[in-house]
Amino acid sequence: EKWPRGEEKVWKDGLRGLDTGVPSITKSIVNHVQTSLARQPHEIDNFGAYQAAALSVRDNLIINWNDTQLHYSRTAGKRAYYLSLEFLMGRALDNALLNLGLKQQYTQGVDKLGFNMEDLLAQERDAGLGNGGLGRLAACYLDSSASQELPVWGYGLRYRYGIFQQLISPDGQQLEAPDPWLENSNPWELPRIDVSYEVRFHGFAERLPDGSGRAIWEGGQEVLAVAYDVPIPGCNTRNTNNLRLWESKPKRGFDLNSFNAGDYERAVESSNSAAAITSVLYPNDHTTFGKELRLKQQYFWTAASLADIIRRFKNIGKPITEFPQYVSIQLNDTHPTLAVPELMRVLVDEEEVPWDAAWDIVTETFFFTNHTVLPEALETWPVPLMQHLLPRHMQIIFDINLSFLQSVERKFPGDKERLARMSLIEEGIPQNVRMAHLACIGSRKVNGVAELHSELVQTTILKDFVDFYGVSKFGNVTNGITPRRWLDQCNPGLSRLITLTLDIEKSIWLKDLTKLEGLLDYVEDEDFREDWAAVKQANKERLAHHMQVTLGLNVNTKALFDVQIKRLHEYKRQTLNILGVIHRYLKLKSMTPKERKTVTPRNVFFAGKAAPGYYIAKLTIRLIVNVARVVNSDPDTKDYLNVFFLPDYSVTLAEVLIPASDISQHISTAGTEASGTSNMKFCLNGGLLLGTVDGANIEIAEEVGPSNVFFFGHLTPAVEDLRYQHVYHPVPVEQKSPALAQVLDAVSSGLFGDRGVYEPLLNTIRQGDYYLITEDFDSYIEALRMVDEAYNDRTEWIKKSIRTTAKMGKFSSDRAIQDYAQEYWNIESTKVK
Ligand code: GPQ
Repeated sequence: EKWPRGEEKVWKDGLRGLDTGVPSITKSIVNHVQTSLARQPHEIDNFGAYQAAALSVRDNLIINWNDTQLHYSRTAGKRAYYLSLEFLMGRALDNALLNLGLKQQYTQGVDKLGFNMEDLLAQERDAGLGNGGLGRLAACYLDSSASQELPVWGYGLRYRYGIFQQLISPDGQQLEAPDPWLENSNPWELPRIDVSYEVRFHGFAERLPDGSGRAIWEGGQEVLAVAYDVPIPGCNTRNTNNLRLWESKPKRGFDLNSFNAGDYERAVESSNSAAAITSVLYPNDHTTFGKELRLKQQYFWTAASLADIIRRFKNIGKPITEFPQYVSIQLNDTHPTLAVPELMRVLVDEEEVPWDAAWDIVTETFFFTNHTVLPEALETWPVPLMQHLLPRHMQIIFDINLSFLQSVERKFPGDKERLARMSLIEEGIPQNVRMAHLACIGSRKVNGVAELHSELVQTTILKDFVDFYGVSKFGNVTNGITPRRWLDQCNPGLSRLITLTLDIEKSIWLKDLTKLEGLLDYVEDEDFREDWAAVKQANKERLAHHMQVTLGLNVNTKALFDVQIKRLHEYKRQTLNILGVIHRYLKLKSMTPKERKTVTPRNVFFAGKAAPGYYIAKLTIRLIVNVARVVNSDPDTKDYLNVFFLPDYSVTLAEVLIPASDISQHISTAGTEASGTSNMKFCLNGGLLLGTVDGANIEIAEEVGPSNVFFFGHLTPAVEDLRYQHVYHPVPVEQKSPALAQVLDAVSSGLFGDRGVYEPLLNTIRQGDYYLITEDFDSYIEALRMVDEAYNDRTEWIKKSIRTTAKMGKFSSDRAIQDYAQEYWNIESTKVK
């Protein structure tokens, strides 16, 4: 037989299970090839080797996971649960290896077997169970909870299809393809056929006539929720937490009555509809759009999660009134708000707790995080739909609303308008349930995700609730990011340089990110600065190589790398960026060849997905791709300006792009980006920030100092008036900004092809200009000029880069999770020995 690659003796000893001379890692990998994969070593390709390595690493995780769960059960302390419809996890293998401290050993092990670790890591598919920032935040919080040995579990859905794959047609149109991420099996999940719950939909709810407020809910359709557990390893600890994802299944294989009557289609119909619940992630963010299947997802998930949490609580043997002393539940946005009436239903109808006592338990248990103040994102559900799908919950919501409005009436007698504004029910045809109001009154604390955003929550969308409850119910927890994935994993060169320079163990600064301040001592050290610059250069080359291999593109690595990567949305203003690019192009065209030679070459990178039905966002992608086509092939400009739209943005692509950036753009209209988290990732990796005075940009500037960021644009308090002016006293673009008018004309003239196609996009600016591109354009161009100027002073730029990384300690998700754990959940770290 022919052995594939690697050392023959290592393979053979591994296969024979010999201990002699075979380190346990290679032995365990070979063992998985033979037993778990049931394959011959000579058949093993990179994917097989990845699977075997993953299963071997998983063995470590499972042992730690088991000990952790046993430890948490034995200590029986308080636990917290993070309910999120999205967990944007990305890849798991590299993360697990680094957190377990086994990267080096496994790299050597797979090397002995004739494989290369980088190639194996590249075999893994992203777990794309989220849309963007909200889902990635949840993933960072899981990493931080485990790393800080906090008893926190995540609960979500096991979507069979994650976020769609984005393809870009040659003419720049976004096409969507399904993401069947589970089709080649997933070594990072453990099916728990022993953990399942029945979840009911439809049926009839009948109040008991005894005046207790209780009801019986029967009939309808029941589906099964089956648990899949994903182990979450902490960094440099044995603590391994759990992410429990639910899959929907029919309660029985099919409907027996129809089956017996020979109606096979009818028989499988209900099983199909049960499986449909967890079939796909909705690819929209920042929108609510009232689809029944989405509401089914929300209830299915909250009901199963609560049943599981209650069962675990009951194992401790405490009375139900002590529930909030043992359980805190964080609601990630309004998506899990049905947990509020569901816990009421379980307490009142099943546990026979009196209504008021039940409400006290509920409002002690839940905490609610809001992630946007954009009106189109505030979830509402039609009352008739909810009544049909969840008749008992609709009753409960009406009952909660009645007693809530009575208490508002007592505090503000006769204020009918206030009652209408605050009601859980928005009047209209049909009526709608306001989920943010329900989440707010059902929770102990409500928080926003950055200082400015939390302020806006309190002064705009939930102002009446601040008046009613007082400010103490409202707080802020500024978002954070995990430095494990977003520095150590994605930027090993920088991580090594930092560890060497600070002269402490890596896990120490990774778990206390404020230690990075120690880098400030080296800002004036020229050798250090050159090392720092060399890491950035290598990361640019890594990105260029990636683009060469995957897209066949040549990227000039001597240029400034300017990056904007995030979901496509009008409020994020990718349009402002591409119009700025066009402005630069026109200026280059107007220069003499000699003048151009003085210009610093620039690469502008875009990536991001548009919601499939978001027409204007898709037009923006099309414009970017066509500007890229023209600019990159123009002999006058191609040495000075290149534009790239990288298709199919993902966590994994972000890990290549972020470390390579010199400057990144976070340019939302002031007051619209709740926080942003990629801004933190870029800065942590020594990229500077170009942005508006919005979200967490503001706190980043506070940390790194105003001279190390590039700010532009109007401030939040001006936005409302400016919008009003655009609607009621419009001024032509030529008067507001001649430079912008020239750019818009260039697009209209067909300079980038597709004459006429972009008019709907341009008209969003010419008329109404809700996101104030005309108002901010000139100061944006000026800010870009200042970036150019600063970049030309290489030494000073490197100093800014070092200072930026050094001051990012605040933005570790460890700090954010500590805030939640101490201020909200009241849980404590407990180490697994
Ligand atoms: N965010 Cl409401 C999303 O990614 N999707 C959403 O549907 C909503 C918010 C983001 C928000 O836009 C960012 O500013 C935040 O940094 C992020 O949530 C995490 O809080």
